[in-house]
Amino acid sequence: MINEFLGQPPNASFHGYQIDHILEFCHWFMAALFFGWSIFFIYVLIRFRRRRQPHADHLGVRSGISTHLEFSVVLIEAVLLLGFAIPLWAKRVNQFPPGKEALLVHVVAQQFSFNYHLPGPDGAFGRRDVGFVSNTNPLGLDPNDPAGKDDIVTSGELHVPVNRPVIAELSSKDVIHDYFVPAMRIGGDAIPGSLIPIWFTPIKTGSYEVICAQLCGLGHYSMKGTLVVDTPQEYEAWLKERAELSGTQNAQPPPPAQRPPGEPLSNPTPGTVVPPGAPKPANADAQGVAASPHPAQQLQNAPATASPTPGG
Ligand SMILES: [Cu+2]
Repeated sequence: MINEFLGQPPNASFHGYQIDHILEFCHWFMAALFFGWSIFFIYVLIRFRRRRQPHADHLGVRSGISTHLEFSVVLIEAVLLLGFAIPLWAKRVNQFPPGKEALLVHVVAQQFSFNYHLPGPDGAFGRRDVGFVSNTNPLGLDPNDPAGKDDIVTSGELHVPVNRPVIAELSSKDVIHDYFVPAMRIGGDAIPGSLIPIWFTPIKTGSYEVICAQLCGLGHYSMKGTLVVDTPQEYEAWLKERAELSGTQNAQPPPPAQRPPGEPLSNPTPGTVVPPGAPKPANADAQGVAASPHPAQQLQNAPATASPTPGG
């Protein structure tokens, strides 16, 4: 009930109800504490007002009620933390589903989108190297690695089958992002140089929002994506479609970066970046997109004034 009031989307994952229970209980408990302490505060203001209590009492409280009350609060908090929150989190980070049963996806974040790398029919991920990163190869897949020939690279939207555990290995190309799927009640930081796995089991088909939950730059507000939970048949159809696309394009170029308003381009090339609101050129297809500089490279050219100042 409180979760809906706070704007939490309906849960769509197997473990999510446990998170909801903890959130629900914590909020009710904090509400009870807030009202309890507020009533006590008002009582003390009236009971010990100066007119009634002209001289200070240096002995203070003589009954043990306050000690018992405070001890109960500490006890409830300890049970919440040690009995529910830590075991639930331990299960999330220690008990990963076995490799064959789960679907493994590499999530590579960049300013300002999420890329997905799937192993393709052979089940093996191709080697990735930063040296191969280009406009047409956003993840730097090694073209000489046979395991990478059938790999699927996609951006913005990921499809997963329902009722099958999904392990997402998070990493980043530039700054720290956070891959957060509110409806799945899961999220994790995507940090350059780290591989951070998270896992969840979707139990309801549908389309869910993916957001970046770390302030990662001027375009952070627009760093959103979609997680589509399919029936197994729909998922197979999507895989086939992506595989065909990967076969014709080799690697999918990233979508054109949505330039945040007010951010200047230090080295603009005419015709490569469409300004917001401008009419789309007739040939704004995959080739036109591939010709534009990579979003991450564009951002490196941004002036130093674009970086946030601490304490500002
Ligand atoms: Cu981000």
